[in-house]
Amino acid sequence: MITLALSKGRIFDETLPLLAAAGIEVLEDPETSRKLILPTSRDDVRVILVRASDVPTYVTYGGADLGVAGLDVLAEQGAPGLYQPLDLGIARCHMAVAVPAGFDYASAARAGGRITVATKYPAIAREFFARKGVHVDLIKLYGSMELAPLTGLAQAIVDLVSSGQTLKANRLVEVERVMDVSSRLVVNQAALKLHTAPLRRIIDAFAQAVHEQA
Ligand code: PRT
Ligand code: MG
Repeated sequence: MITLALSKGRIFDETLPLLAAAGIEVLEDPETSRKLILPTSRDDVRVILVRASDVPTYVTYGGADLGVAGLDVLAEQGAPGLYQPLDLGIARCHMAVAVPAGFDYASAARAGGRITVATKYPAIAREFFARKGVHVDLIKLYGSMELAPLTGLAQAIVDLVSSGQTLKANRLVEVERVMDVSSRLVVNQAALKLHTAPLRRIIDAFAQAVHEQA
């Protein structure tokens, strides 16, 4: 049995066409089913639903053989020992620094300056501001980063942006791009040694589908 770890929402939705290209159809809709293990059209393949940030953990420790995780999550966690053969080009967005409209970011983030930043990505943010020579007081949040500068919790946020609508709706402006983000296929190395042929077939079918979409 091959187990694929996915998170509900955009990663699940955008992985479906890649699975279809590999001849795999998921037989239940995660939005209506309460099941966390979903059967597929192949007896030897199942999908498990986990939090986006839990995908690397499941795959690293063998709870799943492979999975799909955002580069944001992988870069934040480090994910050593995970084989990452493919950029799937899905769930695209970018990570950015954003501040309230009118905030003097250039002064706060000058070399030697100091800034308070709220983020779900403290490791990435720490590294980003360290490179700029800016002292950063980091506040770790698990969601709704956009609220932090509006309530005085922080001066800036580091968050993901796709359409920009969320920033706009909260009167925040993007002031720096931290990194481009897309989702990666991640594979457990021991599983790849043990089940080389079936896993390779899935990886190759995904690679072909990604190549054709580009
Ligand atoms: O929801 P949960 O806490 O379980 O986890 P999660 O929020 O990490 O999961 P999910 O499904 O929301 O995101 C999974 C992955 O999708 C992320 O790890 C990213 O790699 C990728 N992705 C792509 C995004 C976005 N685009 C995105 N826009 N993840 C989150 N967002 C959020 C962003 O944080 C912000 O709140 O959407 C908002 C901005 O969107 P726009 O369109 O208004 O700019
Ligand atoms: Mg979310």
